Amino acid sequence: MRIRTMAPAALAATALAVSLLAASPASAATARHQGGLHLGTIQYDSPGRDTRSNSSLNAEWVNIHNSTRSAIQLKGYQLKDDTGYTYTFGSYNIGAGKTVKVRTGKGTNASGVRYWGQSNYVWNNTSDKARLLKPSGSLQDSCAWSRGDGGVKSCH
Ligand SMILES: [Ca+2]
Repeated sequence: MRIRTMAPAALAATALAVSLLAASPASAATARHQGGLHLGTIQYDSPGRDTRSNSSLNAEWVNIHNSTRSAIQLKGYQLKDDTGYTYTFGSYNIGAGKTVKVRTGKGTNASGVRYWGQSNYVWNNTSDKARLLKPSGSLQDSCAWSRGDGGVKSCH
């Protein structure tokens, strides 16, 4: 009788413990990524007229900032606009506290800067949304703007 009344409670306690164990690593991972690796400043409207010169294209850019205490390998991470343009990172190790700038036009990749290689603008001047996706395809961060943001958006 006593065992039979306790068994369901023990079972429920075990189920709760299991669900807590399963939930905690996932929520810890989520907490670490929020504000961890994130979109920083976005110069979505290249200064001056949009002439599509390479220098004008490269004056359109997105910063990605690593505010964690560890370096992160960005290989396979994707940067997307709202209409499907996609930049996929090759091997790039972003150090703790460092920023990498993704410029729209063509150029030679170097430390702190990657070139998308486009011959037209990616980021819409009127309104758009940048998304940073993990290699798995899940969302790491997003940031939207509208014309009222004045050409530069500070994402947090
Ligand atoms: Ca633009």
